Amino acid sequence: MNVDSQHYGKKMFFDILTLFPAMFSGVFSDSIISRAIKKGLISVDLHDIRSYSDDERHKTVDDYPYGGDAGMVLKPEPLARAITDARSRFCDFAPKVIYLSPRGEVLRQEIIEELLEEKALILLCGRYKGIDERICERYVDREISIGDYVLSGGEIAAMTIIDAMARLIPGVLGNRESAEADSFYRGLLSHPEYTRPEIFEDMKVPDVLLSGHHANILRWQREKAVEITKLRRPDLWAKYKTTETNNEK
Ligand code: 4GX
Repeated sequence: MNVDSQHYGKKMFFDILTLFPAMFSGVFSDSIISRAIKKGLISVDLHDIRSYSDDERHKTVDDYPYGGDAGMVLKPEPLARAITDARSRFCDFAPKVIYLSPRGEVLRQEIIEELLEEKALILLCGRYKGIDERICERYVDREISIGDYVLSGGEIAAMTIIDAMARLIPGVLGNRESAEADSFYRGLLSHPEYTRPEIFEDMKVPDVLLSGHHANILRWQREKAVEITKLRRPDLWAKYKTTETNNEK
């Protein structure tokens, strides 16, 4: 998939539904995401789920679970209204709704690339024991987990997705951070990197990197990438070996 041609001259829209919109201010006012927003390459809109509650007085958005377990569940009506409102911003198409949850498919770079084909995404961040299942059934298009551990809410998972996507949008990264050479693009982990000084404590930079011999350097980097991938991520190595297109690079 060619991210460049797809996103050329386009803007990607993210609508985030959360009970904690303030959690996003640091991430979006700093870092590459703010730069992407300033450049008009992405647009991020926060929707406070609490503002869609039924009662003006207590702004209730959660309730006890049927079945009598401990903890709270996000009520369906405020979520349905928040999703409908976020969708109404787009008149000519219906953006996909993504629910961040440990129950979802585990995030991989390929999923990030798939999501880049969308013009807009609605990211639903749950809290407590999660959301009423009927919202998943009727309103959610895709459930994604960022990993097999339990967060206190979907917010950090939503930030993770936006960050990983933003850096692949052409024009977002500067010279200091090129996406091309990153791990996973070649299906291998990255080779070790060194910078000055040539000797740090008693450790020397490998001679080949100082040799100026470009072909040898490339060969060394490839060998190291293979070695590290085999050792640390046998799963990635197995996949790499069966992916023909990688073997030319
Ligand atoms: N990758 N969380 C969702 C609420 C919840 C609880 C149970 C469904 C079932 C997470 C993750 C994650 C914490 C977000 C629990 N939803 N999100 N939340 N791992 O741990 O994305």
